[in-house]
Amino acid sequence: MLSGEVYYPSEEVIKNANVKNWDELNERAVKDYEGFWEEMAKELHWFEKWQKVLDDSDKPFYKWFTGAKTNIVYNCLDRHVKTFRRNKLALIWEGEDGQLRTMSYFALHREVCKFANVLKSMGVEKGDRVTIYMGRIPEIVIAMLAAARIGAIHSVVYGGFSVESLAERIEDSNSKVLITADGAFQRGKIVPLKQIADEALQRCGTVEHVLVVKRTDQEINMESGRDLWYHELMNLPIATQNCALEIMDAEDPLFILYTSGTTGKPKAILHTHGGYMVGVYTTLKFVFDIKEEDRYWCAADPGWITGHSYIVYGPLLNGTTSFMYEGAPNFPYPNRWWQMIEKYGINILYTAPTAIRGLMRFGESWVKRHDLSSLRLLGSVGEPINPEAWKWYYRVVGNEKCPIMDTWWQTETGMFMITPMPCVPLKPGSGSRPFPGIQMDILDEDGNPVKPNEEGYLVIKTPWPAMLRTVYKDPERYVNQYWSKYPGYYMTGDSARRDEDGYYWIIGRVDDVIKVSGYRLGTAEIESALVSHPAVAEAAAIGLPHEVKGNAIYTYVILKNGYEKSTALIEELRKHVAHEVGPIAKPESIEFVDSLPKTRSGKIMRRVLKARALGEDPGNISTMED
Ligand code: 6R9
Repeated sequence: MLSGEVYYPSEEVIKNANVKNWDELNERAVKDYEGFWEEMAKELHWFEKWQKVLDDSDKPFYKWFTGAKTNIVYNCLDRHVKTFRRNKLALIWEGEDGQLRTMSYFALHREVCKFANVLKSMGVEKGDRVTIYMGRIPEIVIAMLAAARIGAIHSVVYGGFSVESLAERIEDSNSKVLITADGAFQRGKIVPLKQIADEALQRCGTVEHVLVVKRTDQEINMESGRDLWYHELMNLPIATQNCALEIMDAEDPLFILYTSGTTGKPKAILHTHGGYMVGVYTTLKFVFDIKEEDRYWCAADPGWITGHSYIVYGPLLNGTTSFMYEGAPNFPYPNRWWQMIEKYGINILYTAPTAIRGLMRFGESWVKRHDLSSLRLLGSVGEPINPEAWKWYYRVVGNEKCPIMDTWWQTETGMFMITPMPCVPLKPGSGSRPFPGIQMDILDEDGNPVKPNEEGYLVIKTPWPAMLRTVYKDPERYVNQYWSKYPGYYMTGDSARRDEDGYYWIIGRVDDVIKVSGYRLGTAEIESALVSHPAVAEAAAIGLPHEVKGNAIYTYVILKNGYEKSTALIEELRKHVAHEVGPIAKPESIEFVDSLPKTRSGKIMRRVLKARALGEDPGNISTMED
């Protein structure tokens, strides 16, 4: 018997699940970890087999499936068009304006090949970086797969980021090509993507060509010689639907994705073709229990890791039908999501606690006016889900028959790490246990495992196939950031507890990362945006609990001499952050202060600011300067 509040799966759920007995699978994976992953890898296509499943001769630079040849795109598309799946829908897309587009595996394969040829004609070659900056439209999927098909490395920048964030990421990745759109529809308004891109390109000089998808159709600037329309390129004779696929080494890079960490600039997390493919394929199949006839909807954005792994690669590797929606959940009314679930007969819904809490506020009558009986599985990701939201999701959306897969993982892990499966008993607020075979632990400051229910640092003790390989161009940072606090163990940056049943309960980040509405931001990015304003001398950002967003950004600003404190200036600074980093980073509040708590070495003590804001004891402040 498990302790606490437990939701047991019905016999029906267990009977139909891809994995019926978690303990058996776990035992198998623990006993022969490499054999387990090898067996999974064999379900996919390889042009040449591996010599070794796991090569740990150069820790922590682990390698998986060494010597093997593949290309993840072959397994996402080419493999399926040779079977009955050629006519199966790969993608169903609804625009915020109600526009509907569908694409079979055959059609997606064709569009990807055509665009891959376009990229080639721009001189894009294996190993080159291509930046993609778009809203949630099918072309973002096409662009990612086209780049990967020819061996280029995609770097997707979330469409909610703004000028400085985009410029910094283009520059750091040294991209020659930027793929964007004229705009994106969001809550009835247009996000002027091309205009933001134009401004970003004035700050960085690497891009030779900008390929622009027409979506919102407003007037935009097209710089002759540099900017080209996607639809025109796709109509050129060079855009044929035959495009040889680049045969990749399992360890060749597939993409980089920038994410925030402790201090300094965002870092580019690097993932590869082979191990990443095996990891996301397997985890999606087992956890979201993918069946041939499913219609699966991951409501995240392709610009974040959740979108990379579980909108683009995971579903396509499994040959499933994915649904994608462009806009806001409550546009034009708070029933939009439920309406689409009914309309398209969605079976699996995977979203973030912040979205659930946001929709919960409108009341259950918006949900209840729709028939959601097609749903059989729900999912949650991005931050801890509070039991109240979990129960609402379970009762109102899932009608008490859909298990909730609360999946804990990171940009760096590439795939689910702590997660239930449909056959696993659930405790609201816990992601249950690590994925079969994966060993994790919770340690105190000195590296000793803590007792049950005590808080400590969450670490991963076994390498896993979809693990990041390095921080792009900065292997030292990879080692320092993730592998040096407890040598041999991967440091997640999260704190957690484990109960007497071995269930993990994530508490939150212990570093300078703030999860706002599930989006990952760094205090440093927000602070440097503030300091780039002429009025600001110094700034500090912290995250404080927020009912819907999980965390909200609070900032403290020291003004330069000659600037007056005013509410107008506060508004101006908030807008400035939104313009530089993106609307998601807009501070909830800005407080003008005369000084900031600092260590004697000059580091801002955010923990002290946080304690003060929450009215808590700041703890040890012996390192604070006078
Ligand atoms: C996938 C993703 C990673 C951080 C992670 C943790 C938080 C993600 C969670 C969760 C509790 C879950 N996090 N999933 N916390 N329960 N199910 O979100 O990646 O953007 O890199 O963020 O998100 O704090 O360390 P990423």
